Amino acid sequence: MSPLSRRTFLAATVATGILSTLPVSRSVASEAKKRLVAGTRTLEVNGRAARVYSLIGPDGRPGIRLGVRERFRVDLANQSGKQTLVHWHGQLPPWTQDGFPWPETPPLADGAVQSYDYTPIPGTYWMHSHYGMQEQVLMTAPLIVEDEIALREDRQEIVLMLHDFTFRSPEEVLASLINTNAGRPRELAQRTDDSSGHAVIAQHSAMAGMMNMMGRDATAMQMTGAGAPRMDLNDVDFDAFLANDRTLTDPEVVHVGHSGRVRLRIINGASSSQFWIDLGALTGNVVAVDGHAVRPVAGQHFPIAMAQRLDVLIDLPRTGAFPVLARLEGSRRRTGIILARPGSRIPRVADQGPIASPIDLSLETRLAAAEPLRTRPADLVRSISLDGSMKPYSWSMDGEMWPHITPLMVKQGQRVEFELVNRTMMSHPIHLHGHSFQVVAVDGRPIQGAVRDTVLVMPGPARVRIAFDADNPGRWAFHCHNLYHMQTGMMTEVRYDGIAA
Ligand SMILES: [Cu+2]
Repeated sequence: MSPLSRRTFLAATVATGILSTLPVSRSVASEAKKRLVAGTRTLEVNGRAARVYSLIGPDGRPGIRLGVRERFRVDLANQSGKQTLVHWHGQLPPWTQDGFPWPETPPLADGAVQSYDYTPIPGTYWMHSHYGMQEQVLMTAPLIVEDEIALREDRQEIVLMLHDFTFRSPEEVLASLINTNAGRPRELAQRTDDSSGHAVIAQHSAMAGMMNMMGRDATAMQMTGAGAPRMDLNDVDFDAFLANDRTLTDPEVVHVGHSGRVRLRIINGASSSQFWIDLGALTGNVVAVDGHAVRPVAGQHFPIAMAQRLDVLIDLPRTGAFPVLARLEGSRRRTGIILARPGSRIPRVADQGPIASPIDLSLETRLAAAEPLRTRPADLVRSISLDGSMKPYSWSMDGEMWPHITPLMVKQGQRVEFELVNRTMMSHPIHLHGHSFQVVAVDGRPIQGAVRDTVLVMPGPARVRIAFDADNPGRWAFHCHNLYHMQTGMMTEVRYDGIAA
């Protein structure tokens, strides 16, 4: 079954007609269809071969890159040997092209080809399988849509894609979470408040001592404290953390040209891991999150939750080599790439460092959308609870566990506000398909926050309110982007009135 209805096809034809009358930018690529192949490849991790999936675009590199105002006209060819379905994360296609396995949009058989044709939104996006747990086996890739602003800046563009990697199959990982986590040390960190009000891990040295005793990183960090909240981190003990498929043992070295002006497009494609981006000696300006422009925020450390993206502008000094690290929250472990000026000596960077604190909303509460939603009262306000636990390992959303859920019904044209209420001891990166939302309150404090597609809700009791316009009729997945939380129930549906199921 083709996901393109006749109506969609006609709309696409009309849109193409309009596009052809616009002035041609140097980056407008041909309107030719692009071929994206879902396949397999062998990756070497820690000196050991691993068979993983791949999503290779027409230029032989991972993913798809589109020029200014170029349509997303893609033939997805499944050569993976398994059924699959690829989701264009953060994009706003018609729901039948979203790449979620609804009964109406079943996965592609091995050998099948499916065509996609929609108007993309510009910025840093990514794609990943939404079928089973293929995302953990690296069926993920960048999806970059150029825009005129970024082009005018004339910066060297560097994509940094992060992954968590395990030699185990995701089924094995999930089974061990469900069955044996009673015997597994839990990863706990205590949250205390420092003078600036930011959540930090208490007593780093004490934790380091405990971790040495445990003989593994970030394990069983259960601090004694005056009733301070505890939080769980890092469900899965991964074998490696990858930056553009490599570890710090043999990192990617990106040579930065004469201007030294860089746009880093950072994508957290990890299935169950969150990081602090650490620019080291460099200072960067975050200018977009999840592809959407924000007023610039300067800094050296930025948190990135699962599935989120950060666009960071950096002006490098004339000489030197500069590691850009992703530090796993609550852990010493890290990965990264090195930005090198001409003739510089490349430093060796250890894959362990000081313990990173849990990621938090210290950046989120400082973000302001460059193009906020139009101010209007909400037509529909819903509180949605996030519940669950490590023991037993199960997670729910709005009081129900996928697939046994009652859809959240919305009507086209409504302004919708969801208050996400986290009652668990873990943070949850919540993703809504098919819509961009604005973060409008954190813990009851109103903000004119970022427009984005994935927001982190801190451990309970904590709240984040998002607002969006119901302008894309269909059936839309709404879920935690921690793969193992989603697989064990933390997913629901936003459905428009009039869409039959
Ligand atoms: Cu979650």
